[in-house]
Amino acid sequence: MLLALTLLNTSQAADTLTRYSILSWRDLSRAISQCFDWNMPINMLLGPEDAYYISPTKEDLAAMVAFVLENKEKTPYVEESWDCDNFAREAKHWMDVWALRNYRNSRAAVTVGVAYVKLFIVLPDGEKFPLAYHALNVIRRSDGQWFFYEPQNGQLEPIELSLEDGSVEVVKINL
Ligand SMILES: [Ca+2]
Repeated sequence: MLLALTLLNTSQAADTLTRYSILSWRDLSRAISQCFDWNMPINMLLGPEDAYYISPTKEDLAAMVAFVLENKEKTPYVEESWDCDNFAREAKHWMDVWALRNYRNSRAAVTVGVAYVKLFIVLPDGEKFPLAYHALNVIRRSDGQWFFYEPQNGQLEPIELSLEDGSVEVVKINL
């Protein structure tokens, strides 16, 4: 019985990588609060801006990232006027465009956000020191896995890698 349940769960997990997942704004807000250790407000002022959200499959996520690389301005870094927040908003824009073209009938926004985070230097003994504020993207895949996407170098990695060691703390997420 246990084996059967395990097999079922594995098969369900595989399904969610290839099938879209739709969340209401309330469920998205709860998922973000749970995954990022940051309480996303459930209101129009600071919470999700749309009613429903669609999460890309594994294949679609790869296509979205490629679409950003293909279309972005490639503007060099300019202090304040074209820095991390601008790169992150630009990447979100192109992912929104990709989703509009590919999920036109979903009537849902894509789960790509701009995350404002505080970075820390973490010493081996766990002591940490504030380093800087930063902006980058967060993306939820259809199986519920969240990723940080660094639009300045195209790197995509599971959020656990940065959150678990305490080197990144989320201050705000807009999506
Ligand atoms: Ca800026």
